[in-house]
Amino acid sequence: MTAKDTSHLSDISKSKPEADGSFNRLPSVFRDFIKPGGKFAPEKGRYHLYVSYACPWATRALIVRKLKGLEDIIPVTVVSPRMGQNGWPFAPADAFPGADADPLFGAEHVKDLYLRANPDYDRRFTVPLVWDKVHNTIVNNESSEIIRMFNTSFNHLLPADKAELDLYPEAHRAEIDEINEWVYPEINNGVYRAGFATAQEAYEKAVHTVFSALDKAEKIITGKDYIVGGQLTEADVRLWVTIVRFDPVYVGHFKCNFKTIRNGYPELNRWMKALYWKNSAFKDSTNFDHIKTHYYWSHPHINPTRIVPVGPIPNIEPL
Ligand SMILES: N[C@@H](CCC(=O)N[C@@H](CS)C(=O)NCC(=O)O)C(=O)O
Repeated sequence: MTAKDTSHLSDISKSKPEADGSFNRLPSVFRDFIKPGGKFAPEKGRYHLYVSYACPWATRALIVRKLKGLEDIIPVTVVSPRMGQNGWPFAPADAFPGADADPLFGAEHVKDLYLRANPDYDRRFTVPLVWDKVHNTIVNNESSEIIRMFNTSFNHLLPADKAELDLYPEAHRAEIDEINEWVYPEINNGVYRAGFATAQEAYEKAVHTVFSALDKAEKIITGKDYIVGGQLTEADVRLWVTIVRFDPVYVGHFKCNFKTIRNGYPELNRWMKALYWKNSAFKDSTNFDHIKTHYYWSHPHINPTRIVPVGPIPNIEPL
């Protein structure tokens, strides 16, 4: 029996843009919730997180896992940054410093996990994903939901200081939701819409949107340490993962080059650097080698030579 050909799903250079040349990110399909008393009950060691250090959505999950002190409760596996024809590989298929083998099934690629969970799966093989060892399936592959579960569902297993840390506090939910509503399409996904556009007009529209939204974010963060409510929330995590990749990758690879963060957005730069240098959950979840190698290597339709630029030097400025 020959294996089913899934290369149209795993090879990003074969993904089709919309008719107008714009890029459309499809919704995630595994959307179950880990919650006490539910089918997916929170238990130590039951769930496994798969991430790439390169991916901003996966990095959200890594940061929140660490902020909440979930390292012993939810183990993590890191893929190799070079996403090729079969999608994300594990270290045995493509060794890279900092990449791991799959400890659960010895899978060669992330796609093997998706097809194990559902042999008819017909969407993209994305990270992050949370695997359940009891039901042998993917619980959830949508980072915005994964970070909400990490925020609350395991609190009864955590020491008081970690349980009390609330990244989506009731009192600030409306404001966080309002920020997420434009940060996601205009910044997090906006840079991809600029970079993956295959028509001049679609690119220009996307890149203008990115910079108008950055201008707005710069105003909001001016004079503040956090975006909402004077405390660290998921709004910071969700914006931060894109801002930290901006100068090393999005300025060049995705042609978001009106300005850099370091030279054009002093307040966003100050906020980004403070989180990176003063909070290990951010620094330890950031691997610039994986980030730069991933983007510049994995999109040969954008960068056919696969040369990874050396700069910017440094990748992030000191405090
Ligand atoms: N909605 C998802 C998006 C995740 C996503 O698109 N991840 C990218 C990496 S940055 C991926 O794994 N892409 C693989 C592919 O499209 O083949 C989330 O936020 O979790």
